[in-house]
Amino acid sequence: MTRLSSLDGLNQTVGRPGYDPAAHGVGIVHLGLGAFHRAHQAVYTDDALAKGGGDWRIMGVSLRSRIVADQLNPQNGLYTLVIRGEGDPEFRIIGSIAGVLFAPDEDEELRAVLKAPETKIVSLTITEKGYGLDRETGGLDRSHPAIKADIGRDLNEATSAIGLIVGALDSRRKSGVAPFTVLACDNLSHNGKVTKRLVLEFASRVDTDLVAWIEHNVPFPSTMVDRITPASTEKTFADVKAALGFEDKGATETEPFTQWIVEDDFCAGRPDWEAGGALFVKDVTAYEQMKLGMLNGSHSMLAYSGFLAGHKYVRDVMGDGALAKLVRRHMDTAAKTLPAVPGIDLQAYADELIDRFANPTIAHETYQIAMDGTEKLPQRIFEPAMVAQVRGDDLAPFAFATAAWMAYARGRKSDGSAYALRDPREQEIADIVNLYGDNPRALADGLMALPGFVPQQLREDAGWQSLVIERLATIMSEGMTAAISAEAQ
Ligand code: CS2
Repeated sequence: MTRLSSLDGLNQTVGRPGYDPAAHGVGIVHLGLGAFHRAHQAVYTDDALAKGGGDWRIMGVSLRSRIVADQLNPQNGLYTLVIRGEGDPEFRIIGSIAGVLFAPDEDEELRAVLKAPETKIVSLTITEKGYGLDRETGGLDRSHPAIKADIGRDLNEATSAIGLIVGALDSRRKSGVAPFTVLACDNLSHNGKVTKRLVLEFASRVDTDLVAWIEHNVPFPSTMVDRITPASTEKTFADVKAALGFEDKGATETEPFTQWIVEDDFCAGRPDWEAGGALFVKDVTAYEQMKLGMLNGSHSMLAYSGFLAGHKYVRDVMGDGALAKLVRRHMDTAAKTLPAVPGIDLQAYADELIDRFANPTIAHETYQIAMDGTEKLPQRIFEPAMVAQVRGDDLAPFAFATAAWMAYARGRKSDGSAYALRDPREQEIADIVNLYGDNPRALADGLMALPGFVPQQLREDAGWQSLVIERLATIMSEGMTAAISAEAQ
């Protein structure tokens, strides 16, 4: 079957860009062109191009794998977004991506586009582990493999996301080209501020004038991003083929809900992202904490407990009465740790999250969410837990989520079958598990002592420790299903 590569000859039922993609130049370079970007920022940009036009197409960059470049380049950047809600799915072709550079092979092109005056925004979805954040100091993790490699080499050979940004800003400054806005779109607290600190720290090893120039000229707005985007499956590709009449190797699927809240601080303009429903605010903190604590926190809790209880998909978790009760409990407890969130009723937000998680047409694997736990738990579980701790509120839901992660970190299901942890710290974790595997107290102590993972304020709280250890002991002796029932009592 012919591959999708233009808008000609598509079935009439398929949505298509409301503009001519080829008539618009590139204004955004996006680092980390995964499924999430294709279901989220690229769609807002597609809406903005349709409404307001402008040279705002996106040059995508894959830092480590050439899969996405191979999916999208032969298709001239076009791909189908499958939106699965109630009733029939919606199929929509997105035209905002101009192409994809695979960084290791297209280094020169990448540096050129980052330096180009036409590039006004560099955005990122590189996942939490892509930043090189040392959570103990809040600064740069010099042992992070990509950062460590960059520190030892010339700036114009940097390959980490932070190093590439600093290299591009340095050459723009030297050649008198105005800077771009750096737009972090990952699920990290204060993602803009964190990125700024890492960029400045990286730049400080290059040149103090560069640091001052970045500080004064480069905005790093923080953002809250939200859209559930499961990995594409055979079904995604088959459904798209049937709907389009073409084969689409870049097909991406998602839910109807989408939200993007952005601090309105751009140095060289931006697309009219309001056209896709983005909300621009002065301070994104409250929205970001709400989403990280209520959505991502309960997601992580249900991923570890659900996976070990034999639930493949989030929707299956929501069909398990006891675990669904714990999901709601987690959201309600996280809600209590939040400041007032402008314009949002947190109970209604939780109700909506429950419906989204239960969406029967979305196949979102618990195993997908479970990856990279050491990078996710700090902002999803520990930060809200510390707020609850200071307020003297219930810590049990956070302790249960932590114990579920610890049980998951053992890498074995109750039937003894093994699975890959898929965590950047899996070797350190495996060493601890091998040492203390069967003893819940020793295992919890060992995992809790992973440097830069559980904050000291929690680690030193004997009450927190025993809440976690009790739960881990129950999971290890009775199994996850029984532990969930006990917890939900
Ligand atoms: C999930 C998120 O995989 C995960 O860790 O919690 O990807 C989640 O689906 C998105 O943040 C929703 O916006």
